[in-house]
Amino acid sequence: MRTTVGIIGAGPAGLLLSHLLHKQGIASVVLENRDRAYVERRQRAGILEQATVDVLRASGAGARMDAEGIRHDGIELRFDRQSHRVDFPSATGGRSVMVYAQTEVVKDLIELRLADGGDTILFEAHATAIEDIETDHPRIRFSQNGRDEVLDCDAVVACDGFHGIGRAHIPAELQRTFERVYPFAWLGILADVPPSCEELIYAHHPRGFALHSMRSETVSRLYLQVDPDDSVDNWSDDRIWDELAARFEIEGDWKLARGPITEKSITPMRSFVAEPMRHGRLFLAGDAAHIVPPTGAKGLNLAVADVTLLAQAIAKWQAGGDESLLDGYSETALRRVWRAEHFSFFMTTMLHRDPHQPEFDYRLQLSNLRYTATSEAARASLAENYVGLPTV
Ligand code: RFL
Ligand code: PHB
Repeated sequence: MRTTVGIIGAGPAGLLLSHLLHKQGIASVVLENRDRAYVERRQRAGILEQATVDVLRASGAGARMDAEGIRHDGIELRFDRQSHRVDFPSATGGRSVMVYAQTEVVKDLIELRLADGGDTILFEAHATAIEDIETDHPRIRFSQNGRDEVLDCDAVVACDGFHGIGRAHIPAELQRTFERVYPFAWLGILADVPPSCEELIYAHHPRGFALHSMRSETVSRLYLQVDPDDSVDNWSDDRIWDELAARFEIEGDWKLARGPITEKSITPMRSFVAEPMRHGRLFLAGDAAHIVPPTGAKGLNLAVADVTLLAQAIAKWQAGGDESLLDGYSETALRRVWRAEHFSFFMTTMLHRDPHQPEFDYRLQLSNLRYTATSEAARASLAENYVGLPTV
């Protein structure tokens, strides 16, 4: 098999890249380990930055998002049994975010790619090696239906997530990695109950962090900070709702509505960056190159930002051999990555309760929360990072 751009991974990064390239007349093939149903159901992100919304819309992938997504103009911070609102448009020249689940973005992109015809996405195709990346003709080895296959291309983009094979193909002596693992995890649930709030609630509580998000007018998505070694088996539905209610409690008559829980899972939290995001004709994009803890809602948005840059760079190169944007890709992408890394770290450390935290650090954390909630300048800083900075 032969194509122009070989893409590993049908997450948001790989699918959007393939779609953006197609819009510019550039052929690609996406190899995906899992089957279509699995990829479309994997519960993950829920918040799209303004720039992500703009890219999906401009590329013709935004119709259902515009019909079903919900624009959010702020978030609520809760601590000390008080609620504080952070408004986005007033602090950012009118920008906001969209609540539209990653599962839906993925479904929309798969449908568009398959409608374009041809072997654009190969499901249950497991990439095993990337070869000759220092030449003009790299290739991906993969297995499908028990057969070993080869995809020849002009460039390979690894959009294969944190556990993929792409990153390991950059020689170790040419790569630096940076990592922080946090001493907590998130227990996430999906519940058939209307959200108890109109905007997301990020709650700091002596017992730990909690987040109230949503998927629709009838489905809520909520998260609880738990120990990384904890298991969902320890969390009955009643225990989850009691713990959420305790952490969201404020003075006044606000109440958390309960309903049937349809999904539970625990996710560890880490920050990770691999530099550079390119070697020869191999490029990394999305979670393959960087991970943020989900508190800043940045992972999916960074994946979209990476492939937007890369699609432009590949188009310029394919149009007349000009590799200048490809050469600048890693440095340009990493500037946004590190801003998001800092913001995600800031939100995570401000809002979670570290079980081993010295009392001094806890006092600093409370002071930081009070400052962020009550200073207009601090709220504006949170808002512009949350909706996404236009340039970094
Ligand atoms: P993905 O989505 O992990 O896709 C990688 C794909 O590569 C496939 N793959 C392979 N295919 C073939 N051969 C191989 N050898 C392969 N190895 C792997 C995998 O099967 C998979 O389909 O990476 P991508 O495209 O870079 O997208 C990144 C996002 O998925 C991720 O950053 C976000 O979900 C992070 N995230 C959030 N991001 C936000 O922007 N806003 C949020 O509100 C938000 N909330 C979250 C999140 C992630 C979470 N979890 C579960 C990690 C909340 C949670 C709980
Ligand atoms: C989600 O809706 O899944 C979500 C929202 C905001 C976050 C993380 C996850 O910060």
